[in-house]
Amino acid sequence: MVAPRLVQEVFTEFAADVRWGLTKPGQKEIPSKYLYDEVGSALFEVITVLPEYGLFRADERLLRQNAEAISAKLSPRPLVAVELGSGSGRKTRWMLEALARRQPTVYHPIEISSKALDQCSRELGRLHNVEVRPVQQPYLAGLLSVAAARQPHEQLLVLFLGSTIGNFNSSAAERFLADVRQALTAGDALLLSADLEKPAAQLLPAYDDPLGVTASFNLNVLARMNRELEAEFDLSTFRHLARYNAAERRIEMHLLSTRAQSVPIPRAGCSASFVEGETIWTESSHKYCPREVIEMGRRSGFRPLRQWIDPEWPFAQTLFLAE
Ligand code: AVI
Repeated sequence: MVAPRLVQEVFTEFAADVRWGLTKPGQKEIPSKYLYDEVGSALFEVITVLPEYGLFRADERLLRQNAEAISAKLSPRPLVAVELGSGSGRKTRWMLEALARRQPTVYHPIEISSKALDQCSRELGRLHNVEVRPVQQPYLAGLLSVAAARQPHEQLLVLFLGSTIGNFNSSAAERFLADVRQALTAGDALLLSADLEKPAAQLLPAYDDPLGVTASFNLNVLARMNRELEAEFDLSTFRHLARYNAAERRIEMHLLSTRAQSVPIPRAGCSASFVEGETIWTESSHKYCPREVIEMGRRSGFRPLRQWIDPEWPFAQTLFLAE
């Protein structure tokens, strides 16, 4: 007798999130983390050097100018620096050099992408007095594993740079900071970067650059569905849209369907139907006021030590201690 075959469809997390986000009623959406496959991460590296994208340079400037002052605020105990989402690690160099002038420093970049971790290890692996120990995990899981292996006399410094906090919605941002706090011990430190409010006329070109790099970064999520989920998106029928939502104080990135269509996505077990002009919401980038960042940290269990603000491209770095 032939045993009945159990037909079980096993979807990846990506497929499940795509199916949920593109078939639910109302605004279609895809979580912004899916922008960062190998192609998306490479495009994001290009975004960081675009003249219109002032965030990255502001973050780097603040680190370059204040790394000594930041490290002087830390305890003289042996230090373990953990970076949530290191990317290539380019701007972290300033911080690590300052830390390593005071004490031997272990640095754990946490990233999902092995490519980014390799690049980061190459960029920072040769710094004097710095030992790079990459962790290929999601942010919180990686932080928890570093915290579990720490020695009691070590201080942890968590670096959450680049204003990635702005890509969470406000309640999720605070929950995330509270989770980071939970993984730490009183006296550990957090350096948090956040992009600040500025006129829409300055913000919009940063998310809709004339070269079209950000448009490609956004459209790549459709190409990724074609590659990984056998979807049939025709990229020429979608266009990148960046808009400033003044009420919510955030830039929103969308992909707008220029015509009515239905797109099969076999490996997510669904089709996505669009009316002309309908959008997929792919990212939010919140812009803060300086006080708000401090209060958000406070409510998550941190005591603010100092805040530095870049005057050229309003942007804040805030150093907190876990209470
Ligand atoms: C990673 N993150 C802080 C960037 C931002 O500015 O929100 C992602 C990005 N999206 C478009 N350009 C850059």
